[in-house]
Amino acid sequence: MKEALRLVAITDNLRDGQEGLAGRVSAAARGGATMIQVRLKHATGRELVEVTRALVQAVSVPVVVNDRVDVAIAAGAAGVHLGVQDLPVAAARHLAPPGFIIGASLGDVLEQPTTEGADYVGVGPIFPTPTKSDAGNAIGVSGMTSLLALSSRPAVAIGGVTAANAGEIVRAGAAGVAVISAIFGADDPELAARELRQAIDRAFGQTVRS
Ligand code: TZP
Ligand code: MG
Repeated sequence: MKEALRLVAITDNLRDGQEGLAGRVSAAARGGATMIQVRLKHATGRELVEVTRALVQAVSVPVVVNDRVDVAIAAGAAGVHLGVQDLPVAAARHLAPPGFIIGASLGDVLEQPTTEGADYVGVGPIFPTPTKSDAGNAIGVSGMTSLLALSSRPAVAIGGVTAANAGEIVRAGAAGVAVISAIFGADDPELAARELRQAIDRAFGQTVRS
């Protein structure tokens, strides 16, 4: 599962419909995204199930759903990413089939207990980002390092991550990065994913961590 955390491409929006999004997501996967997260804050449950099913068909990498374990299970997704206001990890695990991936957000030390039982943690925002208005203050790579010390779970770093800073994040101990705008805000999402993946893989080549 850890390998799948290297480059998580998180969906942006449905501005050009399900087909448009599926095209962008497929491009990201071709470029080297190792996991897709379906995050569409304004979509209905019905739309989310439809989009998720379409993306599961479109790519061979694991697809996880943000916030909604019900949608993830119903649509045959590989997992869910839970925030502190979503179902607790143990409750989601209770509903989920064997092997289901559960990620949990870890924004500060107080949230550490809520990540108990998760397969991975999502840490951030690392850098300031305009993409999520309520993301909270950027913790920086040093803040990330402190949070990683609290958790034995593999960590995916999020928030303002680009090909220029992904290497530094991996060298500091993250299992990977999760991005929205650095891939889906690019003119060529495949190329953008490829550049990120190259930076990440290069950094793993340099790191002595397992
Ligand atoms: N959670 C913390 S920051 C963030 C989320 C969903 C947004 C990340 O978007 P970007 O464009 O990669 O900075
Ligand atoms: Mg959430």
